[in-house]
Amino acid sequence: MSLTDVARPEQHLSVVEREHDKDFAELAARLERDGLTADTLVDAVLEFEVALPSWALATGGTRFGRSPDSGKRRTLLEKMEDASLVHRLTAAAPRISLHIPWDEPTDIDAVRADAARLGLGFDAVNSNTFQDQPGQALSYKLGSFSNPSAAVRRQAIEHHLHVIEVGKALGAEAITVWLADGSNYPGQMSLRGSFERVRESLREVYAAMPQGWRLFTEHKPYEPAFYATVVQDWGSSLVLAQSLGDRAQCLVDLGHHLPNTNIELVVARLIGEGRLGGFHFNDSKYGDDDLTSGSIKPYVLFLIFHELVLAKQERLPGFDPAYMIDQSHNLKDPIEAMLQTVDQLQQAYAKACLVDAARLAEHQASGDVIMAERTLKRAYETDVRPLVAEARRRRGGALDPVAAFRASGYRAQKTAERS
Ligand code: RM4
Ligand code: MN
Ligand code: MN
Repeated sequence: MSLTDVARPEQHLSVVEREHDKDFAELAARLERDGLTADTLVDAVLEFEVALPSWALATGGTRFGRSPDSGKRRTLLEKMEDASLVHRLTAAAPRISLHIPWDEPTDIDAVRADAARLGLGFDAVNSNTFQDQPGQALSYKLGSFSNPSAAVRRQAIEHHLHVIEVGKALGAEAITVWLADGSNYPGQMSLRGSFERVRESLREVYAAMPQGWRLFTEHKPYEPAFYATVVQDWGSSLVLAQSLGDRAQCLVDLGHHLPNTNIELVVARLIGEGRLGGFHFNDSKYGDDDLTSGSIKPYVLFLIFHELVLAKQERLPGFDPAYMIDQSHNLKDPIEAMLQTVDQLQQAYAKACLVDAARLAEHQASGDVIMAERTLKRAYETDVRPLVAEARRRRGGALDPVAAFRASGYRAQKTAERS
């Protein structure tokens, strides 16, 4: 069975396709009344692409345990095969983002060849100084870039230079730096000194990047540091980006905000300063929960995409965010969770494309609060499922990726092959 067959299992299509054609025609007529052309919107949806995280293609766990990994997806090749399938079914996930050393390629040429065969590219590479690795000389227990010891900082810098080399060899064009650095108790570290040390270490990493590369700093308010995280908020992240140079930008992980933070406002601020570098999509109820995008707060996701689509339409300078997913799947099959996630992102993006920006601006100018809100809600409350399904179909993907995946037998086949 080829991956193309998986995207088009015949018996599945015949029923679904007929119903889809009807739904799409109805939606197209409804959109026409609003002066929108369905075909133009399908093209717009097809412009959205998101990278899959290598680390989320294996079953995740919690501090308390792990459920058995049914598909035994352990090697990088297996993860790339799964990622490629997600792309074929969704037509929107053509790249994978690697975590080093979790997915350190042992043979770069072979990985490149596999990626080419599978039709995959590489998005930002991720460093990891948030855990000590086997055989590592010095511990990051008290921080990496922020560590008072110059030798520990040197080790962390060397790791980042290595990650850049790996990324260069794979054709990636960005590095994402998330630091666990921080303190659990008042007095444990110097609040100003630790930040300065991070800034100085990052300068060296920034200087080592090849032409055309970008460096993304990813903030997070707490965990594992429970008192003071060094890069805890978007303000700290922005200061770092501004200190480093034009090719340093901020990465927004949707789970890395304290409860009730207005994330779309954070996004708007970073866009306004030309410093929105990328996203880690996920959803959460309480903290860094890494749940499926759109599963808990779909309206927030839409409002974030509204800011993104506005910035794209306005062609703002420096606006070219790297869209990536960062999730952990403890309960769901990781492939199904990814299919569901990409679909949710496509839907949020499609809804944002429906917003009548000109009319919204008029209502804002005249102070018509109700009509301004209704303009957003009119887009948000539209059922865009036929639109994104049609977009996927036109690119050779599946109308309903999860259903197509289940009908394909891929999981059973891979479980047998990989055990
Ligand atoms: C962190 C952060 C990073 C991710 C690691 C696995 O909380 O979100 O982006 O790489 O988890
Ligand atoms: Mn993240
Ligand atoms: Mn996280």
